[in-house]
Amino acid sequence: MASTLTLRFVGLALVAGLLPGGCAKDDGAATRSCDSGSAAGGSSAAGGSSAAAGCGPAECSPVGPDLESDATDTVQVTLDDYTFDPSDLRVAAGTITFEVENVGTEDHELAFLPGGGEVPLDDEGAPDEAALAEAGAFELEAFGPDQTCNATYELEAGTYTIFCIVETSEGDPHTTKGMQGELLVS
Ligand SMILES: [Cu+2]
Repeated sequence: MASTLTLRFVGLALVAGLLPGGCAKDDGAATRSCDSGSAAGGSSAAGGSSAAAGCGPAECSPVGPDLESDATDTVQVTLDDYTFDPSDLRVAAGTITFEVENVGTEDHELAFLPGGGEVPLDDEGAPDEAALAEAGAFELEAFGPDQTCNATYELEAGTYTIFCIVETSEGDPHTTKGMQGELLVS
């Protein structure tokens, strides 16, 4: 997981270098469509709000290999300010496509914490990225209102916490505002 994180940050640094002054949402989004991307377990810990301030809504930009054609099931999830609907998901283990729609007014993400439980926060109430990485957290990165974004994962049986750690303008991770739920894979 550490290497994944490192790679991700190197990638972001490269983009920043290529596009001085560019927005975070330009990170590869242009080369991916909203309905074909996916993110396998290799995606690093939930990065929180990927839209830099002043950049406007983030665009759908799934990462990882495209597994959607192999999907054994499709699950629809609606993101709102600050809820998941449904917040209690159950699927059989396999290759699962999540069709995720953001009907809220802010950017939201769908992140997964294997093993379930509370999202680890640091002493200041911010997401504990190291702990998330260590737990193998992965995510469909934040995207803006009125967008639908798909991601496909190979999920093993177990309990996962679903959460969003995009921050409000006050700096509160959405998970602390109620944007948290449970995915049971059997
Ligand atoms: Cu959110």
